[in-house]
Amino acid sequence: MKKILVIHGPNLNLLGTREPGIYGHLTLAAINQKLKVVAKKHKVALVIKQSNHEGQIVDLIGGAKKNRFCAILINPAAYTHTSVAIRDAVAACGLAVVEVHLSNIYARESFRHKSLISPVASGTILGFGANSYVLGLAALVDLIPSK
Ligand code: CA2
Repeated sequence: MKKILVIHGPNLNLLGTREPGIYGHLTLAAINQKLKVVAKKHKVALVIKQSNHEGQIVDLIGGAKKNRFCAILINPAAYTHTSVAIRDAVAACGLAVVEVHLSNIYARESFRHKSLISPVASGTILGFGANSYVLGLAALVDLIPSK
C-alpha cells in the first residue's frame, strides 16, 4: 500500500483548545481521524507526525523518500512564513508535496501573506478549515505516480 507522510507544524497540537474563531473547534486528533477515513477510501496508508521543532520537520521531509513515502501532506504552520530550511527540504525531497492551511493566510496579518513553501510545493490548499486537509489529501492521492 502507498504510504503518505502527514506533517503538522508548530502549535497545531493546541487545536480545539484555543482560537476556535480562526482555527475551528476540531482537535488535531479529530482532523487526523478525518484524514484516516479519506486515506482508507483511497487505499493509502498514512503516517502522521506533529512537531514544534524546525529541524525535526526538516529531518522528516528529508528522510521521507528513504523511508518509502510516496508523498507528503504538510501544514508548516508558523514556519510557512519563516523557514528557508523547510522550503529547501521540500524542494529537495523528490516527492509530491501538498501544503495546507486551515485559515486563509491572505486574509490575515500581513506577516502571514508570504509562504516560503508554496513556490516549491506541488500545490497549496487553504482557508477551508479542517477540510483543507481533506481536500489536500485527495489532491495528493491524484499526484502519486501509479507504479
Ligand atoms: O491556518 C493555518 O493552518 C496556519 O498554518 C496555522 C498556524 C499559523 O501560524 C499560520 O499562519 C496559518 C498556527 C498554528 C497554531 O494553531 C493554534 C491553534 C490553537 C491555538 C493556538 C495556535
